[in-house]
Amino acid sequence: MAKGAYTINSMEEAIGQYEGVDSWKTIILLYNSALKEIGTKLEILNEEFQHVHQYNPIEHIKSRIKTAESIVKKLKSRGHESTIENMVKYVNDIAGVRVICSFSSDIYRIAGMLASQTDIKVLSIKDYIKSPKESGYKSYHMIITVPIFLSDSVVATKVEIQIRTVAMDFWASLEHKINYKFEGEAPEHIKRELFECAEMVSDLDARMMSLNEEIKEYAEPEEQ
Ligand code: 0O2
Repeated sequence: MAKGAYTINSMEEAIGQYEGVDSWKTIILLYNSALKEIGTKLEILNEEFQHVHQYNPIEHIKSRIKTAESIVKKLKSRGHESTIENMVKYVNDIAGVRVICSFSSDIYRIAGMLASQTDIKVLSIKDYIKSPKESGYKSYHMIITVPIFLSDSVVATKVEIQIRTVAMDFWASLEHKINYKFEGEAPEHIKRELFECAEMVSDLDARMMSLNEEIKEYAEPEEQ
């Protein structure tokens, strides 16, 4: 195939590109491929940082495909029918990557480096660090597309990237568990306690970051 001979397809167009093939399987193939692409990009950035600055801004990366049950639930809650077209159009986090960083400053560094890559298109950003949710939830969310090269087409595929610190992630995991247990209606005193913990998380993150900055100012001891 000659260079540039690829057809550029949207996810919606991609669904119909194979005759007699299950559309659900087609979108899962695309979302899984997008998770691999983003995972590789993040690993490269982390390794480059280690190589140049001798430290890793990323503690770890988790990725997942949203379950069919959870996708259907989200569509239903927003008043949409459960069709493959609606999944691709209205559910932005079918492919999700969570990036856990050591320090808050790393979050913006990683987000900026990803956003400036020429093949990545940023569709939206929600900065719950600058504007935390009422519950106290803090995290940086980006919806992006990354091109997936297939045999004769290229498909811009959506991925939700959540970037947060270890402490923010610890808080969000417990809050998610509590909300699941109480089906979103946790008792007031638990909500209050969680909010106070969120404030402690912000304080801890700020103090850890300033400690780290201070340590960087100390010169490495001379080799004897
Ligand atoms: P799950 O089970 O984690 O998948 P949009 O994607 O923009 O159309 P949405 O989904 O409201 O709309 O976007 P938002 O606010 O960016 O939230 C996306 C995801 O962030 C959620 O996905 C959660 O994973 C996480 N999140 C958002 N708010 C909270 C919160 O208050 N607490 C916790 N623990 N996590 C939160 P899902 O599909 O809701 O859930």
